[in-house]
Amino acid sequence: MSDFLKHFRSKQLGEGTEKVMKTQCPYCSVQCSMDLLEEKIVTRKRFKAKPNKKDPTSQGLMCIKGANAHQHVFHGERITHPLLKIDGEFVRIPWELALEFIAHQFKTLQEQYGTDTVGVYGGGSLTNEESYLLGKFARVALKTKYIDYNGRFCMSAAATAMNAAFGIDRGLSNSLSEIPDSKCIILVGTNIAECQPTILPYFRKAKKNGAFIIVIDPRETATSKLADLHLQVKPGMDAYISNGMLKVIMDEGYLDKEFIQNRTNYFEEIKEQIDSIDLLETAKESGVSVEQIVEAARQYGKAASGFIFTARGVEQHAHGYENVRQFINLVLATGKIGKYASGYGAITGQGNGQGGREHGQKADQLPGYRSIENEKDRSYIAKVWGMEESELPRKGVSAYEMMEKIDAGEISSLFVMASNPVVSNPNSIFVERALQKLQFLVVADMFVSETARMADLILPSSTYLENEGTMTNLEGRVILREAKRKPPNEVKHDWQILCELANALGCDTGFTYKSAEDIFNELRVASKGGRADYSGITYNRLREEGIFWPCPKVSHPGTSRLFDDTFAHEDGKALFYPLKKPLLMEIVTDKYPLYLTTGRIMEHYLSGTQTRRSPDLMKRYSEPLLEIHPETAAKYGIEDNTLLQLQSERGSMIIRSKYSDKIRRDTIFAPFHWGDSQSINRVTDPTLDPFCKMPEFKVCAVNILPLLEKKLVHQGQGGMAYEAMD
Ligand SMILES: Nc1nc2c(c(=O)[nH]1)N[C@H]1C(S)=C(S)[C@@H](COP(=O)(O)OP(=O)(O)OC[C@H]3O[C@@H](n4cnc5c(=O)[nH]c(N)nc54)[C@H](O)[C@@H]3O)O[C@H]1N2
Ligand SMILES: Nc1nc2c(c(=O)[nH]1)N[C@H]1C(S)=C(S)[C@@H](COP(=O)(O)OP(=O)(O)OC[C@H]3O[C@@H](n4cnc5c(=O)[nH]c(N)nc54)[C@H](O)[C@@H]3O)O[C@H]1N2
Ligand code: SF4
Ligand SMILES: [Mo]
Repeated sequence: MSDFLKHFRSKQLGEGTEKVMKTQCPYCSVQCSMDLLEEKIVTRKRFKAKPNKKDPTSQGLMCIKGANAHQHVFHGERITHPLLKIDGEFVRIPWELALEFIAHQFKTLQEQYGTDTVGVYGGGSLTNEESYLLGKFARVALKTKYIDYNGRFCMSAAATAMNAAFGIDRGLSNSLSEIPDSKCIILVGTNIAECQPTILPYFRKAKKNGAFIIVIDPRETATSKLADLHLQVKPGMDAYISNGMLKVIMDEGYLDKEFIQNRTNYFEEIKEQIDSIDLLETAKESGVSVEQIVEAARQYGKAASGFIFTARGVEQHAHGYENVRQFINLVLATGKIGKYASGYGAITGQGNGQGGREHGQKADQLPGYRSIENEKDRSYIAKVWGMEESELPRKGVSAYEMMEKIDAGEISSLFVMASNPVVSNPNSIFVERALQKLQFLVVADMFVSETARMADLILPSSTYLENEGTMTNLEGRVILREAKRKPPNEVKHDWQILCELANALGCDTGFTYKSAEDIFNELRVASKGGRADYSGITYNRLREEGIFWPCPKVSHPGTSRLFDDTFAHEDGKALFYPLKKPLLMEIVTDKYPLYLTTGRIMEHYLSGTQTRRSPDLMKRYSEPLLEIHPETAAKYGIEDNTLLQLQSERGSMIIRSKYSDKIRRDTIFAPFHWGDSQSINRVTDPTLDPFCKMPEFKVCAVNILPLLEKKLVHQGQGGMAYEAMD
């Protein structure tokens, strides 16, 4: 073909109209950056994502979720107009009407029942600017104390533990780049290979450099393949392992006495407890052998450097806070923190799981990790917000406790932004019933999620490709995500929605921002002097590169490693914690003879609203699968690849069996990315940790039954729903 013809043909096909959008994945805490290429072929658009080789965190990698993230952006089910439920049907309405209606409803209900009867429920996908603004919106525009967010189910145990032990909560004490030089790495309840896959190479490199890797998980996973030692713990029993290890570390002389003396408090107080630990008991209760506990302790104890990383496997328990403290005891006893290639990390989950927990979405928190119950903090923020300290509400309650208050009629209306609580809360049958009691429910989302479906009004919000803002990744590195696409139709950004609603509620000042950067500049002031100090970070600096907080001055380079000289408590010391024996909230019985644990698979993200709308991800994994050991399955007459009913004290759900000899025989595992009858949270236990209010997501007692006959009930989003027949 001649050049002329080629040119003519490609013009005819619309080729050559390629657009490159520099963006970053909306899903997990790595926040991999990428180029999204848009090609136009005749009238069709084709997209291809290419990872950014210069990304300092992902180092040029991206997983299948990132590669397909754009599919939900262009999905036909995107909400593009405000929707009001009239006679049970959603009807498009203009924004003016939506805002007026919401303001009227909230005000009327507040007048009738009290100011604090409105609740606000946020999420860790919101940008820093929006997390900050949501906190301000609740306290200033709605004047309510009831605000909390989905991070309560995610990072709360680790956050509370890090604050108590170190005086500050930043997911990782060191940057990922130090991992390859570490000599012993312990991964407790973290499945990095499926949940933050692009950081796996840091661990592979460490192994290549001679590191000894220990994984503690009831299942063999893609992550445990990397392990030199895999401790297949009984769900919920991790603290027995850490305590057994501490005993061996002390008895065999691996304590770092100088570090303990100079940099910690309360070791003397727990010494007797350590002495009295019975290794046989720790082995029996945790389900691993004494030899394995001793080996783990020796490897970590003698290593010149080491990391302990925890994640939801050990944190999402009704004793999650204490679990984390026990592992931090090990870090402190061996002095493996505050130096190169040694530290502690709680692997953050959501895209902005880190920043989202710093700037005021939490019930007891003000921006910059300030406390809503501390008088100095209150006065500082009241000044930034132009109000009297006495006008600022006090602390509210945690996410699940808000559901209980809704059930009890103490909260009568709710505003949900960036969460799908009906799928992600424990004991979700109760939660759904509670939400039905609300007099007014507003949900801001991109789709009609299982929660949005219950709303009186849904507000359409923009996606990661359309919305500018900063996100703070799992390392504590603040990064700027620029907008690359105009939101479709009448879609607005979350921050715009909050500003317009605040105006409709009568706030003339305080919500007049013209851009995300405007909000960021106020956040900088609000966080100044707080533990998460962003005051030295500017959009201009972020356009060059990401910056680790704390960053107190524009001339400050940011802080990639914490605790080199001091911890964040007033006396500069870190704290040991008394040894605890974990207790299970539910013990197996004849009626409920198996332990259920829940978590994630590579292909889907959280409540699945976005990834179930990605055809390529659905092709790979379309429905929830229950991992069950073939011997266990045989006992209950469950064949491979068949539907079964899973029951607990709270309810039941339907799931397909998947034989796996990689899981303990007393335990089964299910992912939580599906809704309705396929939602595992219909059965999970809502017992809350008294310290951080994390629910017991990771252990409950269940029964399984084969579905003798199955009947198709309805065709729900992303899969079938079946009903058990007697
Ligand atoms: N593909 C994918 N990636 C994600 C997400 C997603 O939904 N999908 N979500 C993101 C978010 S928000 C989060 S919080 C993170 C979560 O990341 P992770 O915490 O790594 O994920 P989980 O699968 O919940 O749990 C990790 C492991 O804990 C194990 N486990 C279960 N019970 C116990 C126990 O009692 N003790 C121990 N030691 N281990 C146990 C499970 O077998 C599982 O392998 O992932 C983030 N990345
Ligand atoms: N059984 C069990 N349950 C669990 C867990 C578990 O391990 N086991 N893990 C828990 C954890 S760690 C987490 S983090 C929670 C998460 O649980 P959810 O909060 O329910 O998580 P998402 O699915 O991210 O919900 C986000 C909703 O907001 C929408 N959305 C996404 N981005 C935006 C945005 O920028 N703006 C707006 N307005 N909407 C947006 C999505 O479409 C989706 O409907 O689940 C918890 N639940
Ligand atoms: S899901 Fe996480 S690891 Fe995968 S591309 Fe997105 S940010 Fe990266
Ligand atoms: Mo999470």
